[in-house]
Amino acid sequence: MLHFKKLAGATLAVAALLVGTAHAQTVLRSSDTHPDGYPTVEAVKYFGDLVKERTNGRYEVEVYFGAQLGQEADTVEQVRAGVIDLNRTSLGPWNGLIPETKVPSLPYIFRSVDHARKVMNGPIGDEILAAFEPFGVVGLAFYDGGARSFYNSKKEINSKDDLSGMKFRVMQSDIFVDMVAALGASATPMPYGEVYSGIETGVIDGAENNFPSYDTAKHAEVAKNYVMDEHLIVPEVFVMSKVAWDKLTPEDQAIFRQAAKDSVAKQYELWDAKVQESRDKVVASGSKITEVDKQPFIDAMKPVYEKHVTDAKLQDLVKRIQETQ
Ligand code: GTR
Repeated sequence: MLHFKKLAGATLAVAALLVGTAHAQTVLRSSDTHPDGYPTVEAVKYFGDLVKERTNGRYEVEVYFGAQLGQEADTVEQVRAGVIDLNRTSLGPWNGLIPETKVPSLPYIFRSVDHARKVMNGPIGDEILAAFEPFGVVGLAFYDGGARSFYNSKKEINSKDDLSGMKFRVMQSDIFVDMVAALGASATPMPYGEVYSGIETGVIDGAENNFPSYDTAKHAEVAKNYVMDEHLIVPEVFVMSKVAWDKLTPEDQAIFRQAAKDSVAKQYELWDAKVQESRDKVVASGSKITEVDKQPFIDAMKPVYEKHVTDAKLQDLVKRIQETQ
C-alpha cells in the first residue's frame, strides 16, 4: 500500500512536470516611462492579457512602468539589443535612427488627433511600423499621445512672440530642438525624469507635453501657464525586440501582432478619458490654460520641414499624410 502510494505520488509529480513543460511560460519584460495606471501602461497590460489567453499561457508580459528599466533614450538601445523584450515610447526617441519616424514627429503634420489616429492606425502607419525592422525591432502598434503644448513657470503665453527667449525642455530629437528655435525660444533636450527638477530649479522655464503627462509627471505643480498651441501630435509606439521576436513561431508572431492591434482601441478609450481627467485636475489645482492663434506657429515651421524632410521618400510621406482625410 505504501509502495503504491509512493508510486502514485511519483506519477503525479511526473505528470505535473509534463503539464508544466507543455505550458512552459516565458515572461516578457516591457518598459514604459509612465506610472502604473497611465493609458499606455494599461494598454500594454491588456496586450499581455490577450497574448496570455491566446497562447494558452505560454507567454506573459510584465510591464515595468515608471522608468524602472531606464529613461526612454536608453530603453530604445536596450530593446534593440534584446536586453528588454518590449517597449512603449514616444516616436521622438526613434527619430535619430529611423528616418520614417521623423515625419509623424513633425510639428503640425496632423490637423487633429483624429487625423493622426486615422493615419497611424491605417496603411501609412503600417508602413512606418515596418521601417523599424532593419533596426533590430518589430513595430507592433501606434497609440495616441494626444497634442503637446508649451507650459512654463514664468508667464502667460498669449502669442507666438511671447515665447521669445524662453528656455524649454524637449525630447531628445533634433526636430524638436529646431522647432523651438524656429519659434524664437531655445531648447534643452533632457530625459523626461529630469524635467520636474529642471523647472523647479529654474534650469529651464518650462517644457511641452500633453495633459496626462503634464499632470502625472507633476509638471503642473511647478509650471502653471499652459498655452494650447498644440504644436505636436507625436504618436506613441509599441515595439518588440527582434531578439525576442525571432524566438516566436510564425503562429505566435501573428498572435502578438494581432494582440497589439487589438490593444489600440483600448488605449484610445483610456486615453480620451485620461485627457479630460488630467485637464480637469490641473485646472482645479491652479493651472491657467490659455488659447492662442496657431497660425503664426504653423507659419514658423517652414524651416523645420525644409531641414528634416530632405529626400523624396519623406516628402512623399508628408504629402500622403496631409492628403489623408
Ligand atoms: C510623453 C510620452 C512619453 C515621453 C514623454 C517625454 O507624452 O508619452 O513616452 O516621451 O512624453 O516628453 O519624454
